[in-house]
Amino acid sequence: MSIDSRTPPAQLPQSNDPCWCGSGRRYKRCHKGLEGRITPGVISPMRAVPSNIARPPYADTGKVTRWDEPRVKSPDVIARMRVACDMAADILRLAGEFVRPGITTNDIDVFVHDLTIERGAYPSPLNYHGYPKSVCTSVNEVICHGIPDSTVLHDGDIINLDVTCYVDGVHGDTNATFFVGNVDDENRRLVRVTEECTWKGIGAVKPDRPLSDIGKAIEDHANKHRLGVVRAFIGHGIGEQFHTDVQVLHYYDARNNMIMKPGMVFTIEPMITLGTWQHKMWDDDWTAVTADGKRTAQFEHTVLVTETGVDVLTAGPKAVSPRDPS
Ligand code: EYF
Ligand code: CO
Ligand code: CO
Repeated sequence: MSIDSRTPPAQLPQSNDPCWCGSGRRYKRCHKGLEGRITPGVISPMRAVPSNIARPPYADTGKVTRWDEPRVKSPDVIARMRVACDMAADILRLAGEFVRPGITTNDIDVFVHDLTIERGAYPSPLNYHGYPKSVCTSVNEVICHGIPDSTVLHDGDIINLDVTCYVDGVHGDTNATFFVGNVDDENRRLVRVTEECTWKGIGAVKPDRPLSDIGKAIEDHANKHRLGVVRAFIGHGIGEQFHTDVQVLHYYDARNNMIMKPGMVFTIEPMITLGTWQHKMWDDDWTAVTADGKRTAQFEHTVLVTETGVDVLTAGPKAVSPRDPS
């Protein structure tokens, strides 16, 4: 049984009284003015990964050391990435089916952690830069990197689940935003247009073109629908490392001028908002929320540049909703 710290009583406490959520803190230092917003819950201890599962270099220390990795992947690395990406897409779809009102984001972490291990993979987020959980769960105004905790999902929420698998020495990274029960039309539109933005970006992937084409396609579509594009978090190169030096902006910037070449693999993961594009960080220094508290959605795919265009490695038959560019 979990404590639902998101349902305030009809009668709110006085400023200096204990908060209604049971944290033991004064109301004015805890939930005052934040009713209806997502606030940090209780994080359970880090879960173990059995020793038979191959671990990325940061798994034991939480420290990430980068090395030079070819931007253009070998056929062998691409073949292994296809497996990791298929697995991440399958686990994301199953985790999305698990989402319902009344469960906690920690329940989702347990689900993803156990499923990833069952499939023989390591959940890439676990201990990456010290991140304490196996999946990111970002609810409503949380932009990204939400840490699974005691937060209870409510009817009408939206939640992004970000799943990355490390298997056979490579990572596959994908995310999607799901509805919790019945979601109103404004938020359904936000999620729909965000997925469209992602596919607009994917549609701009072409050899011998600059990466900035991707941001332009995404930003144009968001602008058309009067939605904001978060700037602080970007897509990234991926392969034997979770993040490599390729940077994929989700808005137009002429300086994002690296030329796409066949064999390059990177993610496209725009975060689109109902209001401002600006973000702020929680005190945990992990969780990014919209500065105005309005909702935000995100979709992510890992893509391979081909001789003629793009191959979306995380949109195979096991994926949540493979759609054509629209
Ligand atoms: C050091 C993390 C570190 N970072 C990126 C580490 O690409 C990703 N999703 O698509 C992605 C996922 C995770 C991640 C999971 C954990 N981290 C997060 C936030 C801050 C930070 O500072
Ligand atoms: Co991701
Ligand atoms: Co990513």
